[in-house]
Amino acid sequence: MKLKPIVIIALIITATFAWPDLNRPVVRSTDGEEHIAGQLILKLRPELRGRVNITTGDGIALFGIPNLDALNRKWRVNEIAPLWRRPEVGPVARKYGCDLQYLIQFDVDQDITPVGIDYAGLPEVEYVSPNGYMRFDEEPNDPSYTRQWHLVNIGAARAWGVAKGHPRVVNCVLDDGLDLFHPDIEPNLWINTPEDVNGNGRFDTLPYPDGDIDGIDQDINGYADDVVGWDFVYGDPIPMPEGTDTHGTHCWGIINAVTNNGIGVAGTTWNSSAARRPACGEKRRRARA
Ligand SMILES: [Ca+2]
Ligand SMILES: [Ca+2]
Ligand SMILES: [Ca+2]
Ligand SMILES: [Ca+2]
Repeated sequence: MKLKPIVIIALIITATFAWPDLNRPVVRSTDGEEHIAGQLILKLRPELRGRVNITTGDGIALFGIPNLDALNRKWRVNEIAPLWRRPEVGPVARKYGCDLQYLIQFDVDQDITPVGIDYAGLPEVEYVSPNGYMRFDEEPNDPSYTRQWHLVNIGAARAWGVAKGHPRVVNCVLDDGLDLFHPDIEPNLWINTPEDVNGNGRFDTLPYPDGDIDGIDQDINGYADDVVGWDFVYGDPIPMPEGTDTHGTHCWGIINAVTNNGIGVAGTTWNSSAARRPACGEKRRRARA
């Protein structure tokens, strides 16, 4: 039985209530989710509202509900903590059953899966979940990250703790040339697969068959050999900088530099990819048509 994941944020901790140990080790499961060791969250069915009477005897915490208490004894539950901390239960909290959620704690080395399956099988339990762990601040290992004050100003580390983008999210950068083969850029370049005729997942500027330049517009978008984008100034598929132009590379890097690779800087989007895409020009042409 798959446990329903949930994230609990302990925003309010009063001095009068003894929470279970929230400093326990964090365990990463095979699916990449993280949870606090030896803890589960139960949501009870609405019929049990007002019937829970938490007591502790012989080191076992009990709900005062026979079926639940039998499992508490089996798994030696030593703490029960209601997640709803206020004496009153307003209509919204009541509607969503906030007052019916309890965190239970047992041995720190106990695998939570069989415990969760046991509780999920009870008619008194609506769902069971690990006590999910969310990292709100995640900082990359790029050596120049600490000098990127703009990332601090926008709270990037906190955002990255929630989401780090995805390569399927493609940004379009319109600027001057891009240093396509910079080690902090190339791995995040969007690749126009039909034009990557030698099929190696990167842009090779040599003529085919040694490279991708064959003069054919494989994806029929009006631009031949646009593997990573297009140079709209000179009308060719290699949008490298001319002379000392660095503005495009600089801006592209702010957005999309390869992040957490131990090289150079961090990009704002962490995992997204980007290109100087003909699609941008196409949209403008369609708009004018
Ligand atoms: Ca290629
Ligand atoms: Ca093309
Ligand atoms: Ca081509
Ligand atoms: Ca980097």
